[in-house]
Amino acid sequence: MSDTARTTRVPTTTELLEDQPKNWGKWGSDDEVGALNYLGSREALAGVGEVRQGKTFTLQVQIGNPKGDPTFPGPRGPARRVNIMDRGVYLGGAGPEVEGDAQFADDMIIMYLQGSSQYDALGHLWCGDQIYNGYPAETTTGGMKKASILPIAEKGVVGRGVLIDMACYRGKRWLDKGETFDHTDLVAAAAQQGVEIRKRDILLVHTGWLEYFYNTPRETFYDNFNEPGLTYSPELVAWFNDMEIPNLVTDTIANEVTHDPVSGVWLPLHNALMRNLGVTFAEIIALHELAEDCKDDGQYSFLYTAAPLKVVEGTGAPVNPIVIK
Ligand code: UVW
Repeated sequence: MSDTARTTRVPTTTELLEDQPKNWGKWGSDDEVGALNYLGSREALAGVGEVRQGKTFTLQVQIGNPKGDPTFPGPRGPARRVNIMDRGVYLGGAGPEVEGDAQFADDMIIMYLQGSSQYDALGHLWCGDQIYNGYPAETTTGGMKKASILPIAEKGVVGRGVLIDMACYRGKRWLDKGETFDHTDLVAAAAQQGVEIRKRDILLVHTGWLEYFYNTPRETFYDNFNEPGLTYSPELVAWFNDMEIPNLVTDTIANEVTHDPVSGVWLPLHNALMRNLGVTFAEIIALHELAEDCKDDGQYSFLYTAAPLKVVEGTGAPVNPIVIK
């Protein structure tokens, strides 16, 4: 529903999720990786068991792609990479003197940790006064003292991945702005693809949205920004919880429809799944090539591995996941 058509008050996220389940304390009062606790050696071997062809895929988008870096609207912007040392510096006479005649190039990057393919820390987004596991929201001030990206990066993510191609299921190159789907669509698409979503699977959902980003003028992409994606319902939350899904991986910037069309609430699944259940979110993940390949060979399950960078107190960190079929 558009904002103009809405006649009822948009509830607070806290009100919307009042009766919803939480996994706080389930893995201890000091837990910081949430549903990734579901991934152990058995789940890693289940992923390895899907390797049949030796095909590999890297799922990071390019940082500094000339067509732009897809970022959530607001203060975030593209990455800036700056050369500090190169041949030009030597030609200008400013190269460092070293023993021998070796020269080198060097650079630095300034970027939003959430501004490219990335994992969210479990404490990245919250409602009320508490982040994941009940830690006070004040622990985010000046750097995340709790539920930062670091514990996720230290653990890593390894398991059986399943790709659900929602764009293909809907017969589209990419889903429309604000287009929604839910867990029943995921299950139906999986059945059509001939793959089973199993308990503790890492879910990869292809919407085609990054293809839309790279093939659309920036103004059009950001006009009335409302990404397609999963949409909130208590049944969907229960499904994620019952299925013990450790990680949701999508090719959108925020893993869910931006505005819940029923309540109007902004990004409710960040709270319902990430904050409350501890489901990790991986965003802006390049799934186009993998989806094309799955369509070709009919293999939609594989070994999925990923480890975001180990940024102390980070709200998230860039990642280049690897899939092996
Ligand atoms: C926001 O922080 C708004 O979203 P994301 O989780 O996509 O970074």
